Amino acid sequence: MAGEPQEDCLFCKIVAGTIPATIVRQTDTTVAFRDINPQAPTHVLIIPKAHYENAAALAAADPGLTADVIREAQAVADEEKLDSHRLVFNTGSGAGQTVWHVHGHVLGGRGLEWPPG
Ligand code: DGP
Repeated sequence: MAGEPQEDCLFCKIVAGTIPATIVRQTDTTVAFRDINPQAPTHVLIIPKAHYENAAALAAADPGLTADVIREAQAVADEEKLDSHRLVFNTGSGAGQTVWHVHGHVLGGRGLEWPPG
């Protein structure tokens, strides 16, 4: 069912604590943790605890939870004292999505080019 934990989902396992992660923030509805393969001095992933495949599925099912995720991304940027940052939701394998539990990448701490590769 939409939002329910998925047995084979890596990020559901991080939410459950069965896979370790460097958690930087946690709320009732979200977890923020450092990316295992950082692409910038700050590279933190923000996820809803509930399982949705991508940003569109999350927004369609739960606008309030979508807002929680975006609010937490800004909270991470503030805690990391980033004067600017990029918030990215890769959506679909063609865009580089490899984990099918929606996650926002907060990237900062270096100059970021546009357009991204
Ligand atoms: P994406 O390519 O947009 O689906 O991003 C998935 C990100 O997840 C990628 O940047 C690497 C990160 N990642 C994959 N496995 C793990 C893990 O076990 N722990 C952590 N902390 N990050 C992971």
